[in-house]
Amino acid sequence: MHYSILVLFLILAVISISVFVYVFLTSKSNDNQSTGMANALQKRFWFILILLVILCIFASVTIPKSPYYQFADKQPSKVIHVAAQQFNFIMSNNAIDPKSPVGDAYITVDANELVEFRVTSLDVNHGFAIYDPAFKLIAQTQAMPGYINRLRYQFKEPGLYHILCLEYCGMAHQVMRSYFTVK
Ligand SMILES: [Cu+2]
Repeated sequence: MHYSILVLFLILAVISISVFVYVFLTSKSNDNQSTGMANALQKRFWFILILLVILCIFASVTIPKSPYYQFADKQPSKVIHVAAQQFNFIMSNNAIDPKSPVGDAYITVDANELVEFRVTSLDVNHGFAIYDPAFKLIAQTQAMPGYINRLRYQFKEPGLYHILCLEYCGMAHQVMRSYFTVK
């Protein structure tokens, strides 16, 4: 997986460099006044065309791998409601009433079950980022007032998972964190 991304990156880098070298070389050889404007337009046309082709290749390879469609056709077996507010995360197995938000003290999910986090905010925008026990970022979404963002994930390894706010939300942003257990 990492290897294929590296290869793809190298191929795209070579293509990009080739385009720049091509444009550089062709523009150098052209100090002839008579063909000036038409030549520039033609060069621009090719430059944009090549850029579009590169963009299309890049988008068609990367977009299907984006996590937004993950588990879209499956039914989650567990729903966890999350209400972010300055400066903590309220998490509950039941829907959270925004007027008197109360969460569960401990959130536990089973390994390999499909979990859906329904994430919203009670004040400003926050980030909802899940880190594995080794503090590696594995999934994230935004917590936005007035919206419920659904984040689905299947945790493979048991352990203590951490939640950190990934969006600067005020003076105590850096202490805004929580956790849950995968067993
Ligand atoms: Cu924050």
